[in-house]
Amino acid sequence: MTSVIDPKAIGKPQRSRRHVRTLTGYLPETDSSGKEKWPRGEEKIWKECSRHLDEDVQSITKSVVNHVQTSLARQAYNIDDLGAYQAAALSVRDNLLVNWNDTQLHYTRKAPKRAYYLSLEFLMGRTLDNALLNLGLKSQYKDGIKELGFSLEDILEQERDAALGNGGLGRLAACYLDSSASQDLPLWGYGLRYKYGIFQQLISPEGNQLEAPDPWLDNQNPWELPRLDVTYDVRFYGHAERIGETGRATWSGGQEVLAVAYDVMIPGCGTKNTNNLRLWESKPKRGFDLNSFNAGNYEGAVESSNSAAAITSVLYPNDHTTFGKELRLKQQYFWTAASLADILRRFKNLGKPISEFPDFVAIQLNDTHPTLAIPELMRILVDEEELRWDKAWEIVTNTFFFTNHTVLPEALEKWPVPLLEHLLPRRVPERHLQIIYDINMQFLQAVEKKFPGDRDRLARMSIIEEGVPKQVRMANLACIGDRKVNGVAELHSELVRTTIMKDFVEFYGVSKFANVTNGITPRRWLDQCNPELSTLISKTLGIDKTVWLKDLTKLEGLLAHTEDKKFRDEWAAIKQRNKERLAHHVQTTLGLTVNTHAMFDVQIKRLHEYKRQTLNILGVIHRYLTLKAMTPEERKKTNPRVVFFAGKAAPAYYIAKLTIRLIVNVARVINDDPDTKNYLSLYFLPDYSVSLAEVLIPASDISQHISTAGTEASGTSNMKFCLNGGLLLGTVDGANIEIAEEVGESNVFFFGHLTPAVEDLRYQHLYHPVPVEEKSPALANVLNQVSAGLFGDGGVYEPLLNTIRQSDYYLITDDFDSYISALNMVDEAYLDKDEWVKKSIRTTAKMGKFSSDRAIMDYAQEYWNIEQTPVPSS
Ligand code: 26W
Repeated sequence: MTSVIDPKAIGKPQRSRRHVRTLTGYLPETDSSGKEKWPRGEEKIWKECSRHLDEDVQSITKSVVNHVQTSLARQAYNIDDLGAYQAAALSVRDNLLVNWNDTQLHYTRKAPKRAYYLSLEFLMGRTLDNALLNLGLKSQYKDGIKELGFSLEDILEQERDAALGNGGLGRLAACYLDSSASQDLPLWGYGLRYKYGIFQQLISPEGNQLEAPDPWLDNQNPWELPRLDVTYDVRFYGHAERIGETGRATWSGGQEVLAVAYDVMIPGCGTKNTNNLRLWESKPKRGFDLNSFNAGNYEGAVESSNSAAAITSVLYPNDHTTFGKELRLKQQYFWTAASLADILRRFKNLGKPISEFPDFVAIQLNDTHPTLAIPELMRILVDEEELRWDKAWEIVTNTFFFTNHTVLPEALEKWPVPLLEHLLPRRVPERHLQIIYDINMQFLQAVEKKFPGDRDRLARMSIIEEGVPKQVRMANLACIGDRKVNGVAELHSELVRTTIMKDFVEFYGVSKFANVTNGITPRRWLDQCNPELSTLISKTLGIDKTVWLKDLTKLEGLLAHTEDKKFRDEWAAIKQRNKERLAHHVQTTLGLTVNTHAMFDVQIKRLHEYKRQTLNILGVIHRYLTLKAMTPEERKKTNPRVVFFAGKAAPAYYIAKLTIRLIVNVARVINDDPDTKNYLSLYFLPDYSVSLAEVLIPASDISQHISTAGTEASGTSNMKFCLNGGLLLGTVDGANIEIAEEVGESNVFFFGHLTPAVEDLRYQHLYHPVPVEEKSPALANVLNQVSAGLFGDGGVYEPLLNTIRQSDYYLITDDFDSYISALNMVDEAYLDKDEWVKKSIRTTAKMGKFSSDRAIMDYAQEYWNIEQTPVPSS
């Protein structure tokens, strides 16, 4: 038999719609009474055969073995921990799929208003443990896996983190997905499926950070569903031609790239609702160029396909700095265009008029990264839906919401106009840019009307920053095109209103600018990472964990038990075992022995000058010098301390990398000093990740959140430590303030200057500098010892030390003495073990506010106007 291929069909996505029943929003046909109509009356066989998954241990074992033999094509005698992990993951995935399908069908049927969370980063970490806990199947799988001769703990360790994010912003997105499913909210995430996540961090023998790629997809990813039939064309470059006087334009030519959907299932806790995270992969639209290939130009033949695949190849490892790279802008446009097309298609399936779009769709922009969605939706509405500009603008400004995550000026995105001109369609007119200019013109006219003749104000508020080259200010565009703008903690939202958005507040009124304090999911950040504490809490409160995990204010019930000695002993014993678990991890990964009888003091976060890891390491050196100056008898009276650091520096951030080098070399010297090593030791744990955080956080007695006041928008690891009964040492900044409000100031250790003082101090540094020797002799001594080479070649660290000796933008010299006093207060408090445990219990008990469930419900009710849509259990 010869097959005939229609040449026109080559390269075109093939799909048959007749049997597409739920996944992409098509419903089975119904008759007049609403009953499903099955195409050939196959209903009986479909329903009979549809999977019901038994949840007993025997069925689970069977399902895992089945996956070993079929999906993995392996034999029982040929299975290692990795194989066992993969088979278990596939078996759990079967359960997730049933719920996910039911959820998507239910949402389609009910057609509620939906919310979409657009984030360039989703820092998910591992999935298996989380899925087992949310499905309530952990103990059954533990037993089932054991019967097969494996340990669940060991196989969980086989999973690679999905590390599609840099830090706080990406992890927040992951916590919000978990909460959206747990709270039955119809929400989808949209992001990019980077082939390589955040780089792996290696530390060289000299103490330098080295970067290696993170090939997280190499072992197959059981948690994603490739949806090769869900694709969109995304066009770059090319021409746009205006049609007549309507303002419409057509777009042609340029590079066409295919966006392919991969769906990641997001299970809720104690509910059937399983939400979706849709990640886009870029692919060449037409394989390779056959003409070049036939002409013998093999490189030329694959060039355009390589450049298409490059778009989603790697996550940019920068946070808090903008860099204006073309590939990053391409990523942003590719992702927003594909996501909007998909959202629009789902909306259109409802059969509603386009004017009702904002009644069915709310889109949250996670920072400015997806802001191109605003001109893109305008383009679709005006050019394709043929709406009038004003009508389109009304829809846009009722659809989008914008969260700002930082007020640091270097982190506010700006794109050079020539780059946008180059990337998006050119010629008459440059379509997206033209749209941006039109938005800007109308906006500035309104500003001029309200504040006549105020040219400076117009210049500040304009979307376009004058200069060479001109730049597009994405935060201005996001603010103008959105219904609401929010910050992520009370202080930060206030700073947004009074600094970067001040002019906009004066123009729009303050009600457009609000606050949603960040939250964290207690499922991962307590139940999963600290199972013993979770069990003790359930036992003490006398309620099932799914109840308090979904209403975290219930933790307050622990307060009634602080005077119960037996409870306190159990609490302290769990902390001790968590410290031993961390010590075991350090022993097995680095071969180092950690003193588990010391206080564990932890600072883990991205390396950045504003986060002041430098202050911490200088404090450690001060402590070391103090201990060295003591007699052995005096030392014995001190409180032994082990300090942990972990975190990555952006590859091009020289000063942050130098800080890592200093930490590693200080560790080398002090951990080896026989005089002091029993009282002070220091570890830099390489390659910080979500999974490493899950081991570190439950083991901490005290954690450090010591940013210069006014610089850390919120912080979320502060919440994680406190939820696990670790106490907080910090500045009056970000969410630290609200944590202190909840747990009481007597249970936190605050130090340092307050936000209003920061500007004045910086001014003084520049115009009335005082030498470090005068300001803080203790700090001067520390700096001199480093320069003198106590930790190896002192010259290496001069650039870092000079940032402090010279302009000291982050106020290390101003806060050092008060920092040291705070550390001493921590020591003193720790000596009274019983009181310390009480503080620890009180801290956990008062963390209810910081559940991401509270935060997501706040967004749902105050911003998106979406409703809980629980899937009935069948
Ligand atoms: C364009 C480069 C770039 C990339 C990422 C600039 C800025 C960012 C993020 C906004 C940085 C970030 O992760 N911010 C953190 O967001 C967390 C979640 O709201 C907060 O808890 C942290 O305080 C904030 O630093």
